[in-house]
Amino acid sequence: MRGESPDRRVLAPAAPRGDKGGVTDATSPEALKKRPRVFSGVQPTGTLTLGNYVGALRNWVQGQHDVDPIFCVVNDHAITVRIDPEELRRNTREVASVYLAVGLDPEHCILFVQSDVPEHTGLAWVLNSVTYYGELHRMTQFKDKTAKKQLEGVSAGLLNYPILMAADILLYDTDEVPVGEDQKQHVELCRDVAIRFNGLFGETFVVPKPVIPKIGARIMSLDDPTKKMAKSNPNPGSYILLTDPPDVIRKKLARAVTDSGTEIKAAADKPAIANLLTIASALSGKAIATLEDEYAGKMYGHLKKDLGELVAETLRPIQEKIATYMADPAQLEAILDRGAERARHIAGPTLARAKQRIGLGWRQSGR
Ligand code: AQP
Repeated sequence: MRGESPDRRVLAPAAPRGDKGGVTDATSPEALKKRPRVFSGVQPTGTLTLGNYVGALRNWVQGQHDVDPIFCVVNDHAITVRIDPEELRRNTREVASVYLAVGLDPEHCILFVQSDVPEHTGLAWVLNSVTYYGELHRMTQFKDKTAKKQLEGVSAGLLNYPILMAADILLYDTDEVPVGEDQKQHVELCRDVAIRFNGLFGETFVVPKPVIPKIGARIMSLDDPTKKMAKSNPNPGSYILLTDPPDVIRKKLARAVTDSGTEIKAAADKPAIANLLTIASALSGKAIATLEDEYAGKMYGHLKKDLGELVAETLRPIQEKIATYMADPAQLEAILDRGAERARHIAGPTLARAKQRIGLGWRQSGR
């Protein structure tokens, strides 16, 4: 592959989507009214992985000018597991830098940090009263994160995580929630809670729907293709971080587990190769079937080597921008402060409406 011009390689990064319609038109109040309101977020529990990028961020960026977008760094969620406060502060700034570095446009999207908008925790308490313990206890993510743990050591926050997530979404009259497959169940619970609240207390919330990407909704661990790639995995070889240097990326992919046989196919009995092909397809824009044809007769090592180059090349410009934003905290704070102000403008009336409906707004004046 070395020495070939980029467009002739089997794996080259997909061309960025062109600007659709121009920013001015796309963000005019008339245009925004017709567009679905989109809300999503990432918790700053660590540096983001390629799974977060392929399953979530990349799709947010691609669709941002077709929707009315709100993206949040959900740091209130991050304290549901034990995390060093200094690390949390740093991760919060880093996730916000990643949002900007991957191409979310702060002039168009509302970008903010969750803890700057206290309406999130305010509404979560209200929704606690219409969410059942059994529902929370059944959540796959809760079961996964508490597996093999003494329940005495598991925070109530981890159990209540989906309620806070429901509050995040419902505060903004959200129509669509773009997430990876792992978060679909939480969005479905959010829908149930909204429908229940509306039924009990009168129309209050828009009922949102999850939007799951066709390709890359569940990127798997490099050391175990039965587990999703996650930033909290204790084995660094299991994930690629968005800040991993190119040589680390190449090494991690070279060491990724493979399946028996030699054929490069996304088959049910080849989950590891299917995972590598999925990443390749998402980043190159080529269909998996096309990649299978192009790799016919080649070895697993060819795919891993090409994929190492593709991932490193895709992440290089993103990494440069992350470093630039991290080096300019004043600029980052200004963007996020403005985002929080815009977010509160929407969230405040929604929380007031919910409190009024449930009886917490008690004044006869209706204030
Ligand atoms: N492996 C994945 N494949 C596809 N999408 C993924 N997402 C996460 N992992 C994958 C999507 O990224 C968004 C943000 O997720 P999050 O960090 O807020 O929470 P998470 O789903 O719990 O992600 P992690 O990496 O697994 O974090 P930890 O390890 O801290 O729990 C979501 O849209 C998610 O679907």
